[in-house]
Amino acid sequence: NKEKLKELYSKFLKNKNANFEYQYGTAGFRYNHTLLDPVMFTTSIIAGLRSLTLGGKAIGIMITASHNPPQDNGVKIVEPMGEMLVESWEFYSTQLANSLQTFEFFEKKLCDIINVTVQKTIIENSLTKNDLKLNIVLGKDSRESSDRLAEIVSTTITSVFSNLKVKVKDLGLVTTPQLHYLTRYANKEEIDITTLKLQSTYFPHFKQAFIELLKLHYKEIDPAQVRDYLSYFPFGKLVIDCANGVGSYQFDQMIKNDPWFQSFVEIINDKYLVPSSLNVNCGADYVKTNQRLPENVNGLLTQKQGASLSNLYCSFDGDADRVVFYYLNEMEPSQFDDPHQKQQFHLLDGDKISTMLAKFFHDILAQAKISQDELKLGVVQTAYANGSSTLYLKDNLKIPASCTKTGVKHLHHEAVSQYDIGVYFEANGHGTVIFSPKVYKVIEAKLESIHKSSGERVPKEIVALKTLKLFTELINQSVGDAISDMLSVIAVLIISQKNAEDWNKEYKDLPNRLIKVIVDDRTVFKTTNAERQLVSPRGLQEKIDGIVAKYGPLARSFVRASGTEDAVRVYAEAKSTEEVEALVAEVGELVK
Ligand code: NG1
Ligand code: ZN
Repeated sequence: NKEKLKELYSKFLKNKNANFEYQYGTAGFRYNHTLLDPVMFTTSIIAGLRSLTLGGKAIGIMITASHNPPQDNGVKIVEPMGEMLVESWEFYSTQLANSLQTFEFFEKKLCDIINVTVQKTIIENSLTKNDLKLNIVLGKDSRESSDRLAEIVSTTITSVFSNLKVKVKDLGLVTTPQLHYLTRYANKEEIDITTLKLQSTYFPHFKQAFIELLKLHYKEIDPAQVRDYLSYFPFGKLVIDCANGVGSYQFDQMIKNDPWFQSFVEIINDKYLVPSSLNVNCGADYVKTNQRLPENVNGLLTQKQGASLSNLYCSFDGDADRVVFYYLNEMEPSQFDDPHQKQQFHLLDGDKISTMLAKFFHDILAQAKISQDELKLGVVQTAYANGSSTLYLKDNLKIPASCTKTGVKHLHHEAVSQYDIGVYFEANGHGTVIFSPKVYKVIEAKLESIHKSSGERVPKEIVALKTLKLFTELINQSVGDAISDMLSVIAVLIISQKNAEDWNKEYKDLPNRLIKVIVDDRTVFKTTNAERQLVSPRGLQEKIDGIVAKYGPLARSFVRASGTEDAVRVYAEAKSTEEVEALVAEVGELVK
């Protein structure tokens, strides 16, 4: 609809900074919200075209800037099965976003994209205009700018494609993984997107899987008395820091009619209605980067000192696709400088989560008598994974570990292509586990053969098989999901009767530090070898290698341009805190 297109073009370009170059990066487009109106317009069109080329399959659009500060925002497109947008379409998104100089130029670019996408699909599949449908599922986080940006999406889709069969389902305030889940659900179940509801899909699905796991392992309790399961919890309360974001609203929705869940959960930093507090001194990124407690945990400690030492804490990020855990224990008097701070903070990050899940599945496979040849279990990490975690996987657990570029789409791809059970997490707590179709087949076949062999085998094997099956449900396989990952972690702790300290003991993190350096042009920093080495600027890698060599065999440091912020990240690890601080500072100086 050309008239509409022109009208919207002028409307959303009011604030356009003509020289700005947009890039669909690791997490879609992400910038200060004032730069985003034009990009919302073009990205909505791209999402609409993507749905058209897939015969009207539902495509997701999520408006969020995750852990970024409140003034930022962003948008990303979700594929029908809940995956991130395919790479060729990232390219079209970037092209169209940078074609807004004049309407004629924009129109030409759009026609080019339509020709190689929709037009091609129409010809190849001999479609008629009547076959052209498009379905968009829209979600947003709790930022102040999210309403305005969501409005642009709805308006653009409904006006630009007004002569086709268009449906837009606005889910309102949802977590990023919920948007992925519902998009996938709509396509898998082939349902009308306008009927999508979390209350009848996402919430019962994950709660059910969690409770079924407890029932499977603690049968002696009358299943009606779920409250009694609490005596098996190897921790006191589960305290969830929601970064003052949408996670607090959604998790509250999930448990609000459920006194049992409420009895062991405490939600803090839940001010999602105060957007200026989003991610400020709290949330997964704050806790992981600063390696310290978020705001409001301290207060809690002084109030209920005794009890809180047995609590398990976790932090979601702003859109609840990441989670990190932590706990506190009493320090020796000689260990604390500040007499008010008598507890020591221990972080259980994405690497600790992935190694624990990998060990758990490794043991379950052994109990179910499934060999590595039958089902291949492996872990995918990035260069930011702590060196100790990689050594622990390879030397202690003997589980294969691969390293990919930053960004979950790379980890996801590696996990799917290399493993039947692929555990992938970024150190920052973003990740999940994927199970190949073979996993389901092997479980069914084994269960069937056990039934046939009339109970000669031990029930342990059956429990293991059923456990594995329930974990395929409890884990949100389409994307990292703080709520689902959190429930999976506590299920593992409960089933294996481990507390946070037992979990942490498996290996000791090397002291590490991640800093941001602002540079004139981050695009000159180009890397190779899963981002662990620089190829440009020339000569810089040799200098970094020279510095790292001074800090002994365990030391490591690498530099890469961020895909989500205008900065360069410098990561370092070494055998002591002093050494890591010196190393990161030295490499940081070099980059400036
Ligand atoms: P960038 O800004 O490209 O480093 C950050 C995270 C990624 C990923 C994306 C998307 C680090 C070091 N980087 O990417 O892991 O989560 O954001 O949110 O944590
Ligand atoms: Zn996030």
